[in-house]
Amino acid sequence: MSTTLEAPTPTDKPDDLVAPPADAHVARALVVALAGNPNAGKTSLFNALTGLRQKVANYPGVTVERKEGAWSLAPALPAARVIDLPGLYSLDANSPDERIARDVLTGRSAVAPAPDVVVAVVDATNLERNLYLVTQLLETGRPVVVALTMVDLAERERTEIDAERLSAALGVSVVAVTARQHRGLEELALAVLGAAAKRAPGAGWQLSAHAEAEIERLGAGEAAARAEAFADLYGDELPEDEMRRAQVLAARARLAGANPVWWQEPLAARYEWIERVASGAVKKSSRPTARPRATERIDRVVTHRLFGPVVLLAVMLVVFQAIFSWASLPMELIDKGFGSLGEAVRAAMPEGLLTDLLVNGVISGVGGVLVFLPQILLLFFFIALLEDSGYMARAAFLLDRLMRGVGLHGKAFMPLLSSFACAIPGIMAARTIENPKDRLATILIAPFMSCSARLPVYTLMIAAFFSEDKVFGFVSVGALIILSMYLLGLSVAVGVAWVLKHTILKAPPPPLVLELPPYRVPGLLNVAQTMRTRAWLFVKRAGTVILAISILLWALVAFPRPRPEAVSETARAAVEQATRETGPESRGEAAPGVETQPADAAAEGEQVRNSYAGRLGRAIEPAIAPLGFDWKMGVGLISSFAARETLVSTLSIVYNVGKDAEADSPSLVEAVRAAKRPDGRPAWTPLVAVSMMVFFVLACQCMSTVAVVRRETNSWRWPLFMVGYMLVLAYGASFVTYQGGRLLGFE
Ligand SMILES: Nc1nc2c(ncn2[C@@H]2O[C@H](COP(=O)(O)OP(=O)(O)OP(=O)(O)O)[C@@H](O)[C@H]2O)c(=O)[nH]1
Ligand SMILES: [Mg+2]
Repeated sequence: MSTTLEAPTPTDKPDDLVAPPADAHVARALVVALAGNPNAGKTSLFNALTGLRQKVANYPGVTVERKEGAWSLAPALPAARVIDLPGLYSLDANSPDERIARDVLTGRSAVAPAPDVVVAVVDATNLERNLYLVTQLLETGRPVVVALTMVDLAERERTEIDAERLSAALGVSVVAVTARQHRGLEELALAVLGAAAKRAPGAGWQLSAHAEAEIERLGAGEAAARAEAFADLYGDELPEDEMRRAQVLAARARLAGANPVWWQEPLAARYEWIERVASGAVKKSSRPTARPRATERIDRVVTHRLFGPVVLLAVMLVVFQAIFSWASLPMELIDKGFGSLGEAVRAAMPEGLLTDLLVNGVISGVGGVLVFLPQILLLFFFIALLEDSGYMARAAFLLDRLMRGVGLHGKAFMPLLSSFACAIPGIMAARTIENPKDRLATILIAPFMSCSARLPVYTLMIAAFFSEDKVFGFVSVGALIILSMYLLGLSVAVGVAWVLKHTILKAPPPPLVLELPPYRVPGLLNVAQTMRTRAWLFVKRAGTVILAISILLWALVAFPRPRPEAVSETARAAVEQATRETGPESRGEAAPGVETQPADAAAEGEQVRNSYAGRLGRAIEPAIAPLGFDWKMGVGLISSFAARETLVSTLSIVYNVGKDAEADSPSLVEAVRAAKRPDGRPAWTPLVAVSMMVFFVLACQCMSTVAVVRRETNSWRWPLFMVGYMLVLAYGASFVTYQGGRLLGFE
């Protein structure tokens, strides 16, 4: 399992820059690890301590990597290195994400330093369950400080936790924190500094006299050997040494004589102790609790066998509808902005290759993708809202039944739901699944979930052919089509999972482990941060990958240059004049021979056709013609295998959007509508658009996804398999869509 530290931390200051204080532990940057149950609020605390923006959401299993940041404990001291970890219920954990946490906490990680202090993050609304891990942490002997989170929620449930009594019972400091309001953070820093040199006291639970006697005997009465004796006696594996093994077996036999379920003793003893500790520290008011009732009441509807799916569909529909209607105005503005920018650049610079590159390659390529920023922002606004409120976990619960029906792991759903944002975090989230085969099956179907990069493609197709119509007066056909595309991806994923789980990835059906967190009011800051992070990623992608591909494509379209005699400059100028007079409709890609066709556009079309990109597109045209695609779409398809959005920028370039100096230079939507085939028929029809969308739902067109699957599976075999089978499916489905549609007379 490879894990990466996010970025070099600024905390690694050389020790000699710091005045040496008396305490050696404090002289260098302390390493502080955040440990706790899933969904306890570790990452929220981490973000508050470090000012970083790691993902926070209301379901277990959000963090699957180790992340590090700097936490300034006190002004005179070097900042501590705080490590945020995946959640775990106990140190005996076994899924890949839990192993990452366990290895760091026990100091066994090959890549992370052993923590000087462990901050045990404890959810106050779930004290007893959270304390189980705390007992194990106390037993590691490492300094421990308890951070109580969700105290605001506990209070609303009329539960009050007496931090002092809890601290006295556990033998370590207990600090209540509220990450969102930055409350308790200074006290936590003081407690960490105070704990740094102190070994944890261990936990106070005790076994029966019988068991204690056996441990004493195996450990020969030495304190240090006690842990080893305990591990030998209760561990899954017997010691290698024969004599020792015989001793252990004999001890177990004696114990079994006294208590047939002797091996349950440590667990029972732990829980007994935990109960005692918790009941001493919790003051519960007798008044009925308000919030869980609400959670229960909402859940009765949204997890209902019948109403649940209806609510889920309605929620999705509302989201897409909103994405559509709210985004259109800002999108138009951005589109106009890039249009004017292109014109301004064209007007200011002399005509030539460089201007053409800037206007036609860079501005229309990158602009063509950036136009979709408002939609991406809205999509993530809703995703963040649904995740942080806890509804996403319910969606997972509903779909879980379906997934388990086909043999997928109950935990597969969170990874699949995150893949609706982007397959990359989704595939990484599959780390929460213990069984390697279940995990692999989840990874292999994650890219079927419609990610945000597909949105521009869907939107372009819908804007060009469907957007005007409404069903029932308010639901736009566009939103319905997008919903169908999402459902198509989901259904194919379920089908493929069934096949995988019954063939190459057979494994016994796993138990259900899905925890429904209580509903919480979403943190608006969280939502805003998710939107900001995602918007930034999108813009960064437009400025790097998309920019590079746009320039490459521009070059492939612009070269080889036509020989000068083919289009003389004077003729060109004359035709340009004519174009201006006849208006933008006459511009475009129509075939030679169409009457209104200016000679220049014909030459232009000829040039694109003979360019490297054109040759490439024409080379694959016979293969994609049965899907309804012509060679220009073929160029778009080829480039979209690097990143899906490039279909949009490629079409902008191939269709020469922004080529004209006209003030009303047509947008991509109009260019798509106007594109013609050699015989004069429109290149795109609603059927072609649907066929294209279906292809984009099913094909694995994303270099980053391939790279991440390579990293997560540690081989090239699975990513290549994934790209291959998805391509076959995409081709087949598009073929059926297009040919079937034609048979039904939709062409
Ligand atoms: N009301 C309230 N909500 C909180 C508090 N701390 C965290 N949350 C919310 O609890 C949820 C879980 O928070 P995270 O920080 O993602 O939890 P985590 O422990 O990192 O979870 P995993 O990474 O899945 O193990 C989010 O919805 C947070 O907004 C708190 O003190 N009060
Ligand atoms: Mg987390």
